[in-house]
Amino acid sequence: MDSNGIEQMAEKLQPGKIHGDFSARGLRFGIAVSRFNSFITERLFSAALDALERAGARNADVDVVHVPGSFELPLAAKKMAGTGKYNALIAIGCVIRGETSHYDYVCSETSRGLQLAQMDTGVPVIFCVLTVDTLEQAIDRAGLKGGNKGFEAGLAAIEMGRLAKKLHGAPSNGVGAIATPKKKARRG
Ligand code: INI
Repeated sequence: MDSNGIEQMAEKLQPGKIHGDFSARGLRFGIAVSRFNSFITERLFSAALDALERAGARNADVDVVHVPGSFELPLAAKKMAGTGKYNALIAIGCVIRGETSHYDYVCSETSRGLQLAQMDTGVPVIFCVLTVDTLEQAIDRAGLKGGNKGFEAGLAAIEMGRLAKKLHGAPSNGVGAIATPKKKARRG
């Protein structure tokens, strides 16, 4: 079969679509917010709450913890995921480049740590950490020219929370943890 034949076959194949929808009803969310650059992070947080509320989340469905800086977000996210209470988490921070290499360490460890937290636990962790060169760039992304990344993070949390629930079943004791099939006991 030539490559045209393969393309024609691919057009006929209709894969089953598994997707997250945008209703927050029945989902629980945890949000970790960095106090560093709180002028920005509190705006991102408000917008994330706005997205969740518009999608039907209620007070009892959302918890928030505050941490000193973005560098502390991964541990907070991993601890929250480990409680088994949440379908999705949002990590909110803002790192602004300074004169030293500190910025690079905070950015790389924060993003690496948050990715590890979601991969280790199976609970989606939405990356809402602005990494910018100037305060102006941060302001633009926290409600001005660039929209509000907090609102986008809220939508992403809903979609991923739903998708994870569909792919792994409803959370029980080990919420969100990727289910491993039980081994059958051997006889004899
Ligand atoms: N934390 C931030 O969230 N944003 C920053 O811009 C920042 N800068 O520039 O230093 C920052 N530093 C603090 C860091 O996240 C830790 O809280 C601190 O190092 C203690 O572990």
